[in-house]
Amino acid sequence: MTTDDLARRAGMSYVPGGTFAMGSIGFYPEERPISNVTVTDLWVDRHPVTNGQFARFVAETGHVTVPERAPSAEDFPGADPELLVPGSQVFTPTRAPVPLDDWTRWWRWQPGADWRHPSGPGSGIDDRADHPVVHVGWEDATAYALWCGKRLPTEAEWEHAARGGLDGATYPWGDEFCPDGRFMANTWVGRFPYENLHPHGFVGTSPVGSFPPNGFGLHDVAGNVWEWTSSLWTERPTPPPALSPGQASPMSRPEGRSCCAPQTQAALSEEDRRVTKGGSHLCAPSYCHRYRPAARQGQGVRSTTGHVGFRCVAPA
Ligand SMILES: [Cu+2]
Repeated sequence: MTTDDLARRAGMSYVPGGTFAMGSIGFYPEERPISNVTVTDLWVDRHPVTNGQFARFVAETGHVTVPERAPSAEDFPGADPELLVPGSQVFTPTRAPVPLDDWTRWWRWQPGADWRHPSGPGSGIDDRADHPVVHVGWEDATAYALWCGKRLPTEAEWEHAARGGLDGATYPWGDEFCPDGRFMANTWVGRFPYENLHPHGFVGTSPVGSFPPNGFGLHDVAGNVWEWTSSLWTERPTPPPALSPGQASPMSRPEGRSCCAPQTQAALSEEDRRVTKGGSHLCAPSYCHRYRPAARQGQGVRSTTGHVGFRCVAPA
């Protein structure tokens, strides 16, 4: 193993590959059916990439994230030009119950919101160096991974790692949400989106590693922030083609493009969606019971919010 390899694997856990039961039939249709999927051995970041880590990447590369760039009028024909400014989606709790089928009640487009200003102008990350970076698009996550010699996990790799060896369990730690009364993840406790009881002590994101790791030593695989994967969104999980050991995911390396150019993925369009996994601090059983390894959502590659981040993997 070279010095580079050792440096790269600092902060990562070795996750032995194997065949596991991917998916779930107990919750949402997009998680069905359960199928046996095989993944290779892998190194996996022990926690989501933090603001502190992302800051080093930006300082070294000058990377400009998706929310820091104005959306192009070409991509949003007919849009009010005043809305075509840099910004991102920010969550605001409501004061009272609202219909849960209308997410615009609690998400707002906030000009000036980005990873350094998670709630918009005037907010900052000085006291959040160890929180997961948020307001990053899929291109930003991919660029970061390339920069540090890693890649994003596929959906199957992510789910296998998050299960921590507990095949078929509902949560990364077992089947009981609060074993012995202990909160195991940063999720929304209370009636969403107006009553945030935060019995675990956190409103919004939490410092990585605030909750116990799973069986593979991985923290925050449930709750805190959703995490980007390299997998294209499909309504149902399709087992990815088996990768030979050491082979990078086909999606992780946009050919001939530097990791730091503002447009790392010229071929991407606004409509493209990738799978995100793990649920977030905004997931509540009454609304979104997705702080589980099998849970999945399709996120627009440039649809950034304050509850989506990522972690990286490297071949074993
Ligand atoms: Cu959710």
